[in-house]
Amino acid sequence: MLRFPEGFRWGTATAAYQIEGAASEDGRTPSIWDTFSRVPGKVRNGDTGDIAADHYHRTAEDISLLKELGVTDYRFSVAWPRVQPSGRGPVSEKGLDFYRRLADALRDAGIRPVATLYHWDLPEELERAGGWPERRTAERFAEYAGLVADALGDRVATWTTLNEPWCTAFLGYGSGVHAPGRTEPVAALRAAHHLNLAHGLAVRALRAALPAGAEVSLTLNPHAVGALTGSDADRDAARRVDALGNRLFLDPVFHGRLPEDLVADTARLTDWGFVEGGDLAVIAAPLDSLGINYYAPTVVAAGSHDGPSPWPGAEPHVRFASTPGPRTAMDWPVDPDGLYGLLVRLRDELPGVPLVITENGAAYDDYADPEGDVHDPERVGYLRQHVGAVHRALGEGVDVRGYFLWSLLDNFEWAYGYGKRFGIVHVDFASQRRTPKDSARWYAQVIAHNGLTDG
Ligand code: IFM
Repeated sequence: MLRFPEGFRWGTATAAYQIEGAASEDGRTPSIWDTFSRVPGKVRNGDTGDIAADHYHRTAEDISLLKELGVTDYRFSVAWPRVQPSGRGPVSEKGLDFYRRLADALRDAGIRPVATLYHWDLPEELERAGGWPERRTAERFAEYAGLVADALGDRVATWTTLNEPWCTAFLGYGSGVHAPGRTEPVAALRAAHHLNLAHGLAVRALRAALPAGAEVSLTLNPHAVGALTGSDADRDAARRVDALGNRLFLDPVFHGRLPEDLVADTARLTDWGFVEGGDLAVIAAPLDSLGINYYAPTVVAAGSHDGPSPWPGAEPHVRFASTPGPRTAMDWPVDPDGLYGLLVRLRDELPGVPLVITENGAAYDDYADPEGDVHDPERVGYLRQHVGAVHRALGEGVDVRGYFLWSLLDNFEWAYGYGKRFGIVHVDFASQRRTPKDSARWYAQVIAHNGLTDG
């Protein structure tokens, strides 16, 4: 039996655009994902989040599922275009009411609401005004954060500003595989800085609006990056990916500085003149915890990468290597040691910062059998190994406070549409029927025992 510390938080995570649906109800306006998913060829099968898992209308049923699991916490995101439809100015009370009802119902069920303010659904109007590469988007975000905190501050205990800003900046504006689909290396770097700034300004707005004791956080997807070999060239490739994938966020947020090697690596693209005096101090506002999303490691070697890249400045020096071993339906390698190593690194680099695993999980091609059951032994295996890695890290003195499984429900997996299933509850998107998979029953046991009985 691998027991976790008393009070360890066990949750599941979701995001608004991936599950809510109701895309044009109650005053919600289009986000960049509504627009992007309508561009032919951008999302598999032409899928959109118009209906998704219809969570907007099935909240009560979904909270019952959470109750059955026994989770202590539930992480959801607030859709900016639902609560502030034009991305500036007045709020939509109807939109806010949805989240008030959600938070109240969670609390009635004894579940702590954990809200993320930005999980990739920028109001389209703000993208038309330039999007994240523009400084004013950061200012808009802080205003929005303050408004949501005013409305929900008495109900929500944990607030996360951004989810995975690396993805927003580099998949959205670098490789263009995510909304808004731009492939502009300098815009991607500008976006990264303005996301950091948005975070810092939002922390200030949240602290001003929330009661004392509210937890304010940020969720990153740090890359567990390793060099394919010990050669100098491979190690330099890993350094470059670490700078863009990790230190570009960790250094400003926790140390108030930009990574010098990254500024040098990208000198032919930009002089970073968009970083204004005082920005780094704003970004380095103290946090109560750091959220970590981990799925798979990143192994790199010297080489080059063709085509639009999420690694501006690094692509002539880096290639991404494939390693042997099991893989998920996303073709991502299964490597719990990557999570363990990342946690130990963060323990050393960020002493005193509590960590929370805000996402971890796996997609597999599961289906309901003729009896209506969904057997997903591979997911159970993946989860068992990764929860075990968290336990190992705790044993090494890493201050991990909680684990949120991605995801409660099968959902809209961005550019993959509904083709990739991450849920521990199967969703038949034609009927919206929910069926807990074997992994849901396994997770309920983990929560009930506060640990792994089969570890
Ligand atoms: O579905 C996503 C989520 O929105 C952000 N983190 C990674 C998940 C799996 O790709």
